[in-house]
Amino acid sequence: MKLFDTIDKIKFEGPDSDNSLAFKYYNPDQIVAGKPMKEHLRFAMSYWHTLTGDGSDPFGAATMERPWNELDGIEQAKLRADIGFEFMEKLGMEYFCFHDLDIAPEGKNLKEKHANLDIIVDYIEELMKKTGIKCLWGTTNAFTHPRFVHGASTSPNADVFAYAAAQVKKAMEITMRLGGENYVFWGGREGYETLLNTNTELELDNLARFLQMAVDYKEKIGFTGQLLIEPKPKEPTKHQYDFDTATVLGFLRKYNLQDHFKLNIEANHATLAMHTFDHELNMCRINGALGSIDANQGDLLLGWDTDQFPTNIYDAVLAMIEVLKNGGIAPGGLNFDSKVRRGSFEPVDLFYGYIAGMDTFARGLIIADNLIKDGVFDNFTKERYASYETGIGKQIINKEVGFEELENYALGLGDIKNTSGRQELLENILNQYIYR
Ligand code: XLS
Ligand code: CA
Ligand code: CA
Repeated sequence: MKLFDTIDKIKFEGPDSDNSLAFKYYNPDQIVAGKPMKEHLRFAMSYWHTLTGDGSDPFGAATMERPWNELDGIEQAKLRADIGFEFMEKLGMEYFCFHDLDIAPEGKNLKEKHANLDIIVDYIEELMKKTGIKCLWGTTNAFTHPRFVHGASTSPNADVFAYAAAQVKKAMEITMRLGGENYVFWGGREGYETLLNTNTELELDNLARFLQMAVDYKEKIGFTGQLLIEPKPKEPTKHQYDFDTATVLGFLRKYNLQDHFKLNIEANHATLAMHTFDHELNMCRINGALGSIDANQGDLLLGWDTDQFPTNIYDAVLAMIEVLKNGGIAPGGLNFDSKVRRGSFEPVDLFYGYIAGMDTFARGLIIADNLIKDGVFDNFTKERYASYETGIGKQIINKEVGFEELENYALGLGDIKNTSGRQELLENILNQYIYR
């Protein structure tokens, strides 16, 4: 069965096209900053939002028209995979990301779950061979089932810790089998609601023990993919342990795990943490920890994770500046952890969502490259810090002075002069590059 019989492969038609099923800016082979756009962007489809999401919310039932939802079990999982690969082929999407639970039914017990996974992984492997589509990352869902009510590796129940370990073991094995380039840890319910019943010290130690076991197992089986932690400040728990980049880096360093993990930064999680997307990317980049990106956007008027398709060009430009300065995002990529709104329930809406996201980041890449090539902000910033290139500034950098020498120096200073930061000028230039 094909779902999208009436939709052809989505082509690049340029900014003047009025075909809503064509790319205006995403031209996969167009060379930008020395390599094809598709190699910069490494777009991926999220299996969950695209194929398993049904549009239900706390106030209402499923709305999505998804023919595979009339089936169940393995048959449903196979049809989902068929349609997912048809969808990716039509979009020219080269990667996908998945949770174990997205691709195969849960089953009655762990044994059955593993058996279901084996059947579907065989099936997906064939589709990958046929289409050339690759796996960007795999992960496990250790938050939906009621057994994870109090968390997975941070649950007070050691049996749950063990069960989660078994799940990650299997999910890492299948990610490796599918040639996945990364494996993601998002702390689904790794957090807490109240200190009245929580031993945070033990929970954090256990989280670290769990991650160390994952590192050990990765080495044991020879999985060469990159391990990633995805920060999020809240939701589903009130205090998620992986709050933001700074928190995760501190945690990794405390437990001596920093050499084994990079971060997967999601735009909507950044704004939930009251940071901008580019702030989180920048904090990763300057710490050598930028691993991959979950491309989406939140709604600034809503306090939860809305996972909308990214259409904000301003944010995309600032994000792509960080990616370019990072020397690229590979082996990570841009995974659209994005879902169509509940009211956008027709299958074609999935195309509109992805086209919008892909065009936004393609345009963002081009503008970011122009800004970097012209040295717009870099030249200004370099000049702004010029006082550290000579004299006392250089001595500070070279660690040649301490408080006493600086006091002597400061005593000899007259009125200190500062220069304008010119924020409004720079914002206007940024707009000019976006409008062009
Ligand atoms: C949820 C997260 C999740 C991770 C993968 O908010 O974004 O989807 O990306 O488990
Ligand atoms: Ca995510
Ligand atoms: Ca999210």
